[in-house]
Amino acid sequence: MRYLVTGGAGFIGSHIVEALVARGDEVVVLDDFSTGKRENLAGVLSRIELIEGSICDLATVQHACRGVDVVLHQAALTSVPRSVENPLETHAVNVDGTLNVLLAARQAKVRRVVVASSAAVYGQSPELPKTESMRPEPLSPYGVTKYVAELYAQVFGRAYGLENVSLRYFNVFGPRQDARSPYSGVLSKFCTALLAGEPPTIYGDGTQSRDFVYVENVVQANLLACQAPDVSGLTFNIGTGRRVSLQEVLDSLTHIAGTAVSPKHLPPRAGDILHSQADISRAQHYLGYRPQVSFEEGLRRTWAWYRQHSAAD
Ligand code: UD2
Repeated sequence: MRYLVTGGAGFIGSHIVEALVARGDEVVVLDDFSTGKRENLAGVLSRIELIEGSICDLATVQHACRGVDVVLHQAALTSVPRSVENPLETHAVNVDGTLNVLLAARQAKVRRVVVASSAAVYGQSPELPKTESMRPEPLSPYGVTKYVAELYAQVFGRAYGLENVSLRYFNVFGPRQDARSPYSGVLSKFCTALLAGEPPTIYGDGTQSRDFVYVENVVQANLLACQAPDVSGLTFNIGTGRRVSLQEVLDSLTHIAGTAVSPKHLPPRAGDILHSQADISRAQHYLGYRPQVSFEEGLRRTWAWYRQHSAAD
């Protein structure tokens, strides 16, 4: 099988690419390296076809889709605050870019498109856990763009028969998550702070909780979504079904790291939700999704990666 991974040089995309290459599939990566990095693909560069270009350019996407069986669409601007500051830019990449991917996939007679969506589509509603049948109430332009991407994918199924599956990622963490932006995932922030000997920052009292899902589980969900029968047009929560508080996260991490630190507490971040947790029963039922790597094991692997990485810098 021939796969196109858009955003294949990014955090999640590069892990998907590695898994596909490891099982012997043909892989085309389309990435504009705006946030993705060539070094994320260092282990597989000689075994993939790498196209440097943007999903915002239809001709480039058409070129990338030639002969492809399945598209895994991971390319996006993923920052919620950036989307609040500049909704047009996030819309152009996440909505117009997705439309290009769907158009090119349809033209190339791609069998199925798997779209990376987000728990951000749920927004502020306090009900937990989140089930896919809840009405999306995004809080940010980013959440809107992810919801629109799902809707476009579904419409391409209804109007043109293009099979599609959308995966709503919860708080994904693991090696290669970029820690440099002020809005990077909290685990990448905690790891880099501990390695620098600085106190990690907790916004609020640390009782807020998230459904942290190790990146390898997200890869598994993507691979299953490429093949599962009778799932076209469906959206799936991809988390673990469990939520962990930030204080617990820090306690587990300092335990693994063998250090004792007192976090710096700052006021809660504007717009933060208190708790997030996925109901993953739909993904379990239709995709056969079973998170294989526990939060604790994921944390150990993530810490080991950041430690090695900082030593190499
Ligand atoms: C996640 C996604 C986001 C969107 C959103 C939907 C990530 C990185 N972001 O945002 O794309 O899908 O979910 O709801 O997965 N925090 C600290 N200290 C830090 C950094 C963060 O205390 O140094 C707190 C932060 O205030 C929040 C929690 O940790 O309460 C998680 O923050 P995050 O930025 O990792 O992810 P989140 O849930 O805001």
